[in-house]
Amino acid sequence: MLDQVHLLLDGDRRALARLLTAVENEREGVETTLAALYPHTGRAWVIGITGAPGTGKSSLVTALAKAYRTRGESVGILAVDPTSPFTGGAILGDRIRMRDLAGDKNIFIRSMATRGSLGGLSRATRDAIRVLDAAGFQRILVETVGAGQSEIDIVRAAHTTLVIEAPGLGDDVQAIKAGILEIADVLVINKADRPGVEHTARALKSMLELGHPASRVQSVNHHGQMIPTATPAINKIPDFWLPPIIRTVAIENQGVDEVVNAIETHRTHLSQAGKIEELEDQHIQIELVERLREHLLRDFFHDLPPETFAQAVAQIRARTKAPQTAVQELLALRGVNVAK
Ligand SMILES: Nc1nc2c(ncn2[C@@H]2O[C@H](COP(=O)(O)OP(=O)(O)OP(=O)(O)O)[C@@H](O)[C@H]2O)c(=O)[nH]1
Ligand SMILES: [Mg+2]
Repeated sequence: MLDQVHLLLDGDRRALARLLTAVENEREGVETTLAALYPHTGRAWVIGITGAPGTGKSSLVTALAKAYRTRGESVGILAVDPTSPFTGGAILGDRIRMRDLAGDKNIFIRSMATRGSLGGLSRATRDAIRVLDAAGFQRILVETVGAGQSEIDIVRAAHTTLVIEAPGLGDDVQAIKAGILEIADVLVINKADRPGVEHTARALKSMLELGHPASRVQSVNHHGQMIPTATPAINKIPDFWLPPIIRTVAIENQGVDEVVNAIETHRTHLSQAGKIEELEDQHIQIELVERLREHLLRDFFHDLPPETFAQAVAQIRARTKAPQTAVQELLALRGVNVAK
């Protein structure tokens, strides 16, 4: 496997593809390879792209990749689908959409679908990002469908997160429901050629101003009433990042340069005094907790007779045992004492 590491670092595309497959299938030995790769990671800028189905994420990713190539940056693309185990249709669609990108050795595209647990997918995504990073890709674009907690977890591996909206989806602003707005560094209203774009822009802008901590910071107390100050003041708070709202028509490459500029501005913003380190520390903490949880649980169930677990379930259902007691007893079997 260590040969694979050298090949990958030398830019071998087949070694890259093979390693990504090993990551996705959790093949044996892959952990060792990933650990050997780790010192060679940390150079790429990782961009998460999320939003409701059909808002134009893949189209925008394609347009962004082209824009980055024009600027001389190499691009790795991961399309992650947390919703279905076999997304043949979606992946096929993406292939057609991203066809323009084929043949450029400085672009690498990979689709990943759910296999097993959601935790598994976020780990696989994180590892795949690192593989692309070690392979030398300078910008890594990670697309995931905005449907709930899962994609929020996935974008927790990103430095800059784009939330994509589109007008006329039947719901004013889809992102707000999913709580996705909070993770947005850049808001994109794609399909700006469609009717309703002004409405979406207004809705997003007011949600952003209301929900933004800066609006609270900037409120003034006037005879007992909190009066938010005008938007420009929010921009003037030093160190504060107010997500810009950018309109695009991805299929026409309109507004795409503005999105690239916003990503790069965000990158510059984070590059100031310790902010990247802060963000990376957060990501690492989340990752360590996830990995520990996974290992501890796997270890726990490995030695536990299935009947013991089934019996606990039955007792809890029959109200002869409380879940709290059952957990204490199960842990006690493993020598862990949680009794207060
Ligand atoms: N009118 C218009 N159509 C667009 C635009 N961007 C994308 N589309 C179309 O919208 C449809 C969905 O685009 P995708 O890029 O596949 O959207 P997606 O968000 O990746 O979709 P999923 O991955 O399935 O969630 C396609 O038919 C695109 O051609 C745009 O700016 N304007
Ligand atoms: Mg897509």
